[in-house]
This record gives sequence, C-alpha cells and structure tokens, in this order.
Amino acid sequence: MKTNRITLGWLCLLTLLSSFFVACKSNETETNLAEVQKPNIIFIYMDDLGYGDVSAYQAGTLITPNFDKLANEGLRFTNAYASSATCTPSRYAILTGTYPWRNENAKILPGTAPLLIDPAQMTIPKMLKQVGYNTGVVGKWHLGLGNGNVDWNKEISPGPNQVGFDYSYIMAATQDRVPTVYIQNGNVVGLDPNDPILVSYDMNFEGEPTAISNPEMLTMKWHHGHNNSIVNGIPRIGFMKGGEAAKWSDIDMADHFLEKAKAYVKEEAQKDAPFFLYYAMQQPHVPRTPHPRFEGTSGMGPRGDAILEADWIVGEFLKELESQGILENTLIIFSSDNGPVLNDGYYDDAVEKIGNHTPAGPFRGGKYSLFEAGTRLPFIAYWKGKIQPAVSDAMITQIDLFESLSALVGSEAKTNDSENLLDVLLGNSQKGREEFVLEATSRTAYRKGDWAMIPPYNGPALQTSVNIELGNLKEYQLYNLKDDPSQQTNLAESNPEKLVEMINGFEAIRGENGNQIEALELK
Ligand code: NG6
Ligand code: CA
Repeated sequence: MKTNRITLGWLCLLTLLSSFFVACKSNETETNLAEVQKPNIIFIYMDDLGYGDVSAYQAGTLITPNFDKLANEGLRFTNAYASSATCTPSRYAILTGTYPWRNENAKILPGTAPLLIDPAQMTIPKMLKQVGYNTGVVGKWHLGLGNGNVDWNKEISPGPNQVGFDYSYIMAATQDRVPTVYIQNGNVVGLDPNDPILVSYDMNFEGEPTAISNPEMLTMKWHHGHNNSIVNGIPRIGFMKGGEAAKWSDIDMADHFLEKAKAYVKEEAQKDAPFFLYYAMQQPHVPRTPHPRFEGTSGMGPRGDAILEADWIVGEFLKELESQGILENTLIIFSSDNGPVLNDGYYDDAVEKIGNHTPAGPFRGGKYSLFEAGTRLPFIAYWKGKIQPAVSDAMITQIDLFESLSALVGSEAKTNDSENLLDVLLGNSQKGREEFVLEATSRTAYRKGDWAMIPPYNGPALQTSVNIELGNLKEYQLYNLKDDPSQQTNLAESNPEKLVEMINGFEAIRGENGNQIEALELK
C-alpha cells in the first residue's frame, strides 16, 4: 500500500515534470516560430516620387488615398532614405543591400548596358529563394541586361532571372529609353521575327526618323536630351529600329504592369510557398503618359495625373491581395527610388501647373541632389494585423531591407553595408541607423544623427536644365536637420568640432579623399 502510494506520488511528480518539459519545449518551438516568419513580401517601388507627393506625408494639394491607406494603416517612416538620388544605383542597392558607390558602374544606365549585378552576388530575391520563397519582378528594371552586346531578338541573358527572380516582366531601362518593349523572362513580348529589333545608343539607323529630323511627328516635345528615336510620337533617348508589333503603348503601361502584378499574386496565392514580388512602377518618371481616364484629374498636368494614376493602381493591387485572401499575410514595403523632378527633359506642364504643390516636402534639392530631397523619401511598412499604425522617426535606408528581411525569414545572409533593423521595420523599436553615406550622380555625402555633411565638390550649384540644386559647393557644408530640415544654414564654420567629427565618420566609411570625384556633368 505504502509503496504503491509512493509510486503513485512519484508518478504524479514525473507526469507533472514531463508535462512541464513538454510545455517548455512547445513554448520554445512557439517562440522560434514567432521569431521566424515568412509572409509574402512585396516592394512597391515608385520612380521619382517625392516625399511631398504622398498626402499622408504632406497634406495639401495632391490627394493620394491609396498611398495614404498604406501610410496610415502601416508604419510611416519620416527619416528614411533611398541609397542614391538616381534610379540605377538605388535599385542596385535595394536589391543587393550594398552601397551603390562601391560599384563604379552603378550609374544611370543606357538601355544597352550590361547587367550591373554580378550573377554570383547575393540579392534579396536569392536570399529569399534559399528559404523557400518564389520570386518575381514586374516593372522597371534599369539594372542592365546581357553581357554588353545584346541581341534583342534572342533570349536576353543574364538578366533578372539570373540574379534571383523566378519570373520577370520588365521594361529594360526607363520609359524614356529604347528599347520600348516589354521583356518576359528574357524574351521580348510580341516580337515578330520578320521585324527584328536593333538598338544603339551611338548612332541612328539609316532612314529612321528622329526628333531632330522629323519634329512634325512629335506629340510630346523634348526640352533637353530625348531627341533620338520617336516611339508613339514621343522622342526617346537612344536609337531603335524594327520591333513594331512589340512596342509598348505608353498610356497603357500602368494598366499593363498592374495586370501582370495581379496575375502574379493570384497564381502565387494558390501555392504553399510564400512569394516575393518586386513591383517597380514607372510613375511619375518622364515621359509622363497617364491613361486618358486620368487626364486632368490632378489639375497639375501629366505629372500630377500620373501620380494619381499610380495611386489608383496601388488601390487596385491591394484589392487583389484582399480578394486572394492574402493581405494579412503580406508585408508591403512602399518607397521611391529617388527624389522628385519637374522638368526632366520634356515640356509637359509639370513646372507650369505645379501651383502650391511641393513634391520635395520640406526638403531642399530633388532628384540628382546631395541635399535631402534627393534621397529622403516616402517609406512605408504595411502588414495588416502585424504592424501597428504609427509614425517612426528612426533612420532607416533601403539598404537595410536586406538584413532586416533576412532576419525576419530566418536566413543567415548578411552584407557589409546593410543593418538588421527588423525591430524598427516592424515598429518595435525606434533605434534606427546611426550613420549613412548617400550618393548622387557619383558624389557622396554623410548623414549621422541629426546632422548632414556634404563635402566640397566642383560642379554647378544649380543644374539649370532641371532647375535643381545639386548640393555642390567648394566648401564643406554642415546642417542640423532637426533645427533646419530644409538645409538653409551652413554650420560648417560655426561648428568646427562637429564638422571634424562628421568628416572623420564619412571618411571611415567612404575612405579618405572620398569626395575627390569630379561631379558628373549632367546634360
Ligand atoms: C537622365 C535623363 C532623364 C532621366 C534620367 C534617369 C537626359 C537629359 N536626362 O540622363 O530624363 O531619364 O537620366 O532617371 O537625358 S532615373 O530615375 O532612371 O535615374
Ligand atoms: Ca528614378
């Protein structure tokens, strides 16, 4: 009896203990599961959209309800940066998690440039593929294609499919550059083999009209650059012959990419694996060709109309995610590749009709500029049910998406320049990046804490063609962004200690003589 009772006692204790261990173990598994999450991930990447172009960032003249939905129901960053004030370097950096100025070829690329990302290099889509994601890109590429001598009539490789994307539906470069065709998984869409495509950035093809030889064919006038081949009445950069049936329709481009992006998520929603979609929209980059149904909607001419079109597109895309039942399980990052510009080479009323709208928000400069407006951009993290609506002033850059997402999905992949700011990205911490080296047309500048330092550069202070202050000055510039977000008061002389600290910080990352680069001459 006694022994029995003792045995019973031991048994009870053992049961208790083992259930305790089981509990602990299952807790542990739960914690791990909670840490590593594999939601679908979507980058919505705008082209030349400024801080002040999103009404959640700056209430005023342009109303963007769908961008605002992401901003107001997600985490809206006020102190977030693209890596560069132009497109190619920013895109290179967001996908590779490295500073673009480390790669001397990371400059605005012509449509014939070879692929900029080394197929051996780690990228976000590759990293995500390693942990089970399917990956796709729809929209603007502008990171080069092939090895430098592309035959557009054969499979074009290497390209997005060789640097981590399972699926690609892209335009090669920009809307203002030839070739003006869509490319799906390396093949020009709708190409008639009897009408092969030829592309050159050096010479016109005999007998082909250009903006110079045939101005009467133009429906949009060029202001600077953009006077080579004419496609759909719009003069472009570069020369192209043939490929008539494959040429895109500019006014349908936004709808076309939307259709592809929707088809992609619809198909992926049926699968077990999570997906990553890099949705690189083309607005409001030039030439601004909103569909006629958006004409006049902003009162600001085609630039404003193109932004409202893009806003509508984002709304439609969100509806698709919702109707596929995957909105709750999808992390959306919304941002832009570089700051805003009004006249970027065409007469399109962007300057004349701007009214009181301020695309750069409170910041100085714009696209191409070392001043804040070049790289300080809208940046939103939206994850329904997971990220609480809030505003974050923490400093974060697009380079940090690499390690932050790597941490989220349980990958070990890291890069030298990316920082794991997952807690910041999800709104659990306000402790962002300490310092950052931004780039604008091959020049670099330094951000640390509340401060911005621009080293001396030759070159024009004002780029007259686009009417943007580039940030060039023969002396050092130092600004306290907290007191002076629009960089009006240069404190370099009055605060030499801070200046020295900033120069040292800059040189530690950039190397000594990091500013000894002749400012790139923009045409
Ligand atoms: C510039 C173009 C500009 C735009 C830019 C690239 C001229 C004079 N200007 O060289 O119109 O295409 O390149 O913009 O050709 S980006 O957003 O893709 O970097
Ligand atoms: Ca751009």
